[in-house]
Amino acid sequence: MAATYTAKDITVLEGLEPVRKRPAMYIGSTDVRGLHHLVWEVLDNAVDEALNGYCTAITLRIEKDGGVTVADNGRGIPVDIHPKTKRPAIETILCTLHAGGKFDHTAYKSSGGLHGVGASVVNALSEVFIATVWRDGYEWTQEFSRGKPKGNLKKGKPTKAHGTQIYFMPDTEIFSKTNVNYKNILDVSESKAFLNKGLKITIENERDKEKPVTFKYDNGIQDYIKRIVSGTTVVNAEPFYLEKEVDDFKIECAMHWTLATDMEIHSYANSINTSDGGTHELAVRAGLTKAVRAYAERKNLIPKNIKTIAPEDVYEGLYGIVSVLIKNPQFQGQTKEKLNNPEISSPIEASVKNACEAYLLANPTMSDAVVKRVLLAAEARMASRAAKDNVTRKLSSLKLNLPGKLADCSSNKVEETEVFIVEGDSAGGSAKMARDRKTQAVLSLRGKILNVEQVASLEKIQTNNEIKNLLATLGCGVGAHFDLNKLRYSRVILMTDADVDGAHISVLLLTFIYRYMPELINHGHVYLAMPPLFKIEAGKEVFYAMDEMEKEKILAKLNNRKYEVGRFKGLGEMNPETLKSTTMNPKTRTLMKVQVVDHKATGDVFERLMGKDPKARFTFIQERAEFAELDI
Ligand code: 0RA
Repeated sequence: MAATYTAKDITVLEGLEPVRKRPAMYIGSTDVRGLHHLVWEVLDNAVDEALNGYCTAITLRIEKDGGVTVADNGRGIPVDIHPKTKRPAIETILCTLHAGGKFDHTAYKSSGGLHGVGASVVNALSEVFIATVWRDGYEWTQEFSRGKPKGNLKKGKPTKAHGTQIYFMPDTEIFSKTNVNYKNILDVSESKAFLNKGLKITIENERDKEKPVTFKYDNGIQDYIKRIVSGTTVVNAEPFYLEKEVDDFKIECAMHWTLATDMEIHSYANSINTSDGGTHELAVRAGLTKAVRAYAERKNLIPKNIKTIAPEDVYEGLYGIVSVLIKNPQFQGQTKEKLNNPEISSPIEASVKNACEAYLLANPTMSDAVVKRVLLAAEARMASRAAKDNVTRKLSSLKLNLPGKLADCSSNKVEETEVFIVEGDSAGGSAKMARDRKTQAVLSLRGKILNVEQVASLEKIQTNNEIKNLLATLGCGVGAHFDLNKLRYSRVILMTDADVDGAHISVLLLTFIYRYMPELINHGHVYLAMPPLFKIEAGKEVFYAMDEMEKEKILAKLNNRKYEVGRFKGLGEMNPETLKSTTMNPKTRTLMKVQVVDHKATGDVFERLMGKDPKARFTFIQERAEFAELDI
């Protein structure tokens, strides 16, 4: 506060024409919002005097004519003659753009936000603007209109008072409405009073004939926070309060933990509301988090099931005021309502952490309650995450976009499920009846599947309906998008008739899989079902044989008994119980696991599959449980 004004500080001299030409550039708009910017600008100038310790009382009056007067008991706008312009400083300040700050550069300023454009902007946009100054032993007055002096600065009667009074009547050429909002002015003025402890702000309203209202809060933001938490239950009876000057800035905050579940922090820089928060608010929050953590750890209050106290646990129900005074505030964002001064971050965080930890240690009963509240939030967070995971799991089991030809299984445990790829509707019908609904799915493909060896591109292949259904069923994607983790079943079982046509379909399917999702085969997910070809009935006994060789073995064992041999023409012909016991039931069936080799074919099955159309060479490994009737 040592630096004082000298008239030679005026350096920037720019007229006010640009302001009248493009008012929105300076006050945002020319609607009611812009109109109120004039009020805030003049009020902020007076509050700045208080911020810097020169002013204790401000009166704002809505006049009968709708004009606004703001008076303060600060130092008064300088009135001495500037050596360069040879004009009184006040005239230069009020008729020149951006000149104000040059007078008083070591002070806290509410400049830089949407406000802070200077009293000259208000002058430029007012039809009538009258400045009255009490300074240097006299009252001084000068009148302006639309940014231009109506006459010279007048020296009035002697006075010991000091201060400034500005009356302005917004210009109807600029503003469509000139009616200022009384309620709005009350609210903003009260918050200014809260933020500047001891500052008396009186609002008079002659226009609406309201009684004067005075705001004066000797405990500043501590009074403010009391007001804000009045509707909720607080956990800490006395707020955590910190006021600290660090080098060239000042931080003040007052915080309550409440039973509310939201967070409500009102933050300000140089008495200007930073509704988007910013550096000061984030640093206070970080300091609080560290303090609560440190206290809870030191006193061993964290139960085993809670891994860590997260910042959001500390923020739950946190209500507070953060106010910073800073020489060079940087306002950012769309509406310039966010503070960005990284240099204040660590000192604020450290101060808050230390002070808050000391505060917690000094009041153990209260602090244990605070920690309990924070731990409740942590528990809620964990429970909500678990619930969310559960919903995600359920959502992924909704089975959207699955083909109509798929009879899916009910289990979501991939490791216990399998899908049978079946040819034709009648075979599909039998398979559906024979399956275990919980673990076995059945996809019936209609007719012959595309021969992918004769189609050039994967794009074309994917337009084929049967392939589309197959891909949707498997869920693991194809080609470059293949992802084995997304495979919806652990076994993919091709189940076709035990004849040449069936074999042909199996080869086509295997060829597609081999070409476009070889990992399915490499990781052993692809199988062939082995439906029997023959049924041998000897009295009450029934035997099934997969091929000629098996049939002969069985017949040899029957000796002289009477028997009858039947041949299945297709899966659809088999009754569901037979299909189940011979081909589908994991306990009694035989499966062939498909592998790929370059050279060697194995056994009868291979012949069956590869005889006609040996494009790819597959091998088959028999995987079987005890197959009661047969002994291969
Ligand atoms: C320029 C320099 C000084 C004070 C002010 C302007 C000033 C402006 C307004 C606007 C409303 N109230 C005001 N009060 C003061 C510093 C003068 C000095 O160093 O004495």
